[in-house]
Amino acid sequence: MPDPLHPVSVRSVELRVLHIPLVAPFTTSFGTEDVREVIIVRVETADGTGWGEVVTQAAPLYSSEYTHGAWDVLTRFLIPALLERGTVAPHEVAPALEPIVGHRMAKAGLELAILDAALRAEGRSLASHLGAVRDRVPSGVSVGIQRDPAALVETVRGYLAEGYVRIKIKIKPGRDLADTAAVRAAFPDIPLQVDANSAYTLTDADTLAGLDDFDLLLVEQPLQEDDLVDHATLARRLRTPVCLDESIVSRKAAADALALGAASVVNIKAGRVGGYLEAVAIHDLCRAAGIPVWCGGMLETGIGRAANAALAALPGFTLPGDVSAASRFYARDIVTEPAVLDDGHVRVPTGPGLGVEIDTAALEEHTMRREVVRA
Ligand code: SMG
Ligand code: MG
Repeated sequence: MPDPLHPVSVRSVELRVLHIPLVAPFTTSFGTEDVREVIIVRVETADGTGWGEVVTQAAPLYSSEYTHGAWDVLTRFLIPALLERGTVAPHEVAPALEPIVGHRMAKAGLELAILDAALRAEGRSLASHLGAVRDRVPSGVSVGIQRDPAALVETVRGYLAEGYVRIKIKIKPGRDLADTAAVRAAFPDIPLQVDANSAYTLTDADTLAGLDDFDLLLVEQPLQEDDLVDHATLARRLRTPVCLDESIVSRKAAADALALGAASVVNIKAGRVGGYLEAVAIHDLCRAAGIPVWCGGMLETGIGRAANAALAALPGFTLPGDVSAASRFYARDIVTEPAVLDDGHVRVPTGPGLGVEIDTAALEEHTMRREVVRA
């Protein structure tokens, strides 16, 4: 685990809801998004500013958290709890917020802003603090459900031409085997995986076993968030490795999943688990158990994307993550140097804190709502 950093003295926390148009609609088993709604956090401390991102969506479809719920719990409970303490070190944020049950994405966004402020004050990068061992990370892309399998193949072709080194396609009942077969037939050798976002039950085991024909890296979250035992049963049925996303909400959930045999690969998302420090703990646990991990994505802006690149540079991240270029989702990101794809990789920022600077004009352009909470 990272060494503790010095505490910062928090003076105020600014929240903004941003609406950022997507370059193309993104369809998963639970719906279609064409605008990203996200909360950006800015903390002002006695030693400088820090930025964070709360990766909720407008509706509670991926998980129980959603933007306006996160806003409420942040302004009424989480931010006041931090302001009441006065000073806080990054590793003290999660314990300080622990009495408030759940709301992990909201907590993660606040912790990231404190981490950024503390690291900038000490002139250290998030990547080095978390334990990064690489200066660039291989970039995978998550491809939404398209009109039909032929359209999916053309979309995948475009991403491969850009250089993405691994393709993930979204599946749902009725749009699974034929879609996967079409992509595999068109591109026999690419690293390919599928993500069901909890759309199946164990009664679909025969269909899911059909995925075994396509030489996939993994099938991600086929069953519900709390179906650990069913995932273990399914994993015994399939040759394709089962990877968990939604189910891994904490290091405890990860340990339970591994003990049950519910996953042989883990997707780590800092927002889903309550912060980047908890994410590192899950990385450490999986690494010790010989379980490969990869860095998931929540359509992050340049803030969360920079942090994800830092996390994905840790040694246990042995599979390419959903850490794509900003242009995969956004025409105008909110950082001055959005992540780009270079030879199938994304650079790990090395500057202090997140290592990215905010494009304040872009931030203003996308801001729908703003509030400052003071001590
Ligand atoms: O950031 O590249 C990204 C998105 C990756 O598919 C992605 N995320 O279940 O893994 C997942 C989804 C969650 C977001 S769906 C709106
Ligand atoms: Mg997923």
